[in-house]
Amino acid sequence: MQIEKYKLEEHNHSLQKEHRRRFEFIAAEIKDPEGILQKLIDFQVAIPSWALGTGGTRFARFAGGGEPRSLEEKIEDIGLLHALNKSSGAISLHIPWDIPENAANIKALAAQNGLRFDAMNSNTFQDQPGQQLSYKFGSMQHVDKAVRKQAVEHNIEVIKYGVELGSESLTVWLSDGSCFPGQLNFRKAFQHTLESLQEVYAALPDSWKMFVEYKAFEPNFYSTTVGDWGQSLLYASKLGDKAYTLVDLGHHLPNANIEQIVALLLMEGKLGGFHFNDSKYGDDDLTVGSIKPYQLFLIFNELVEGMDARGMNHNTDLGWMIDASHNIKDPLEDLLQSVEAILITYAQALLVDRQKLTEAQLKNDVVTAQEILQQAFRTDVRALVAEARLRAGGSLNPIGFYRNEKVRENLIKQRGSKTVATGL
Ligand code: LRH
Ligand code: MN
Repeated sequence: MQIEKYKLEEHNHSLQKEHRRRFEFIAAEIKDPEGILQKLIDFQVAIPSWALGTGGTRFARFAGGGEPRSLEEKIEDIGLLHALNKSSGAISLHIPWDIPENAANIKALAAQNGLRFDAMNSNTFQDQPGQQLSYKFGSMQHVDKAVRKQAVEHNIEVIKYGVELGSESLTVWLSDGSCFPGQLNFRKAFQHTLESLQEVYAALPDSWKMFVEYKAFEPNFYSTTVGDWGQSLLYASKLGDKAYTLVDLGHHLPNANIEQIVALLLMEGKLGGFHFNDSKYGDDDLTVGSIKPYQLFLIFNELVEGMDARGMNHNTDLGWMIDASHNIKDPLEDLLQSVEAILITYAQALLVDRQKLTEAQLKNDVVTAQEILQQAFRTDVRALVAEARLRAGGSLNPIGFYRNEKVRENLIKQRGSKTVATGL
């Protein structure tokens, strides 16, 4: 569904007066509002192709209607998100859920919607129809070399699709592990996995990166062969300069200090990117910033500090991706909320007075250090983020526009109420 420009202008015009007042207030409150606005306009988050339909659990899945029936319709839906917030300018594909039958056409359609292709995702955690060997007992860790070979070949095939689309990175998440003590020789599982990843690494084009995504548990519930940041860092370090770790916020054990993990991976130059979501218990894949917004702020605080310490480009040097599942919300509204939460938190992290914070740390002035962080976190930057959207040609209130224009109702009319999108 295309957004008509005049409708967007009418919508923004109706909200302009109140927005101006709010924006002028915050712009007067902060240092370098123009610099921060440019960083917000440049910051692009990749939308997962597997999260445009209704997600479910093993118990149930309640379809919402109007879901995309093809990769083309998925690109249109992400194009709609990007038209509204101008911060969703990339799509992350999952193979084989979203195989580009005609890569040139898909690439052209994405470009028409202002989208580029971010990291490609392989899938050796499911058995596909007609697949020779099963991944029931793992893929790259498997005791049978033929199964490992099958997994390697799949990843190389995914790289080929990515090259055709202009992607420059591959995310490998392995569900491999064990459910019971004694089931697995951990050392051999690690070595098999490393050897397999090395074969995939060898097939990477020069300009590409490989992201090794770790996860503490699920679907295996005793051990996971890429189970935490330390194991992922071990693989990435042994693989080479093009290999990095990928931090999915939901993949940690309870109370893990993710911001410290991020700071150290960044320090080592081995942080590749993120799968943003939120969670209260396990890998809940909930809306970004909906459960632990202060943790997300502390993570972005370490990102800004660490990236500036290494002179990195905030927008291009790390992979910014969402990885969420929408069990009860409209997928597009949920994604709009997640992108908004990321931009708000990034803006707050840019407000931190780094010099004053360093001075407080050098004096062990804990109270002042905490006050400096919370001053930024407690600053309402929503008008700043809205102004960035407005200047980029987007909507002052994306969800308001989405609902006023009855986008979901129109998608249901167009596609039907029973359509099911590929993905989780
Ligand atoms: C695993 C994961 C991984 C994806 C999948 C859809 O939990 O986070 O990133 O491949 O979700
Ligand atoms: Mn993930």
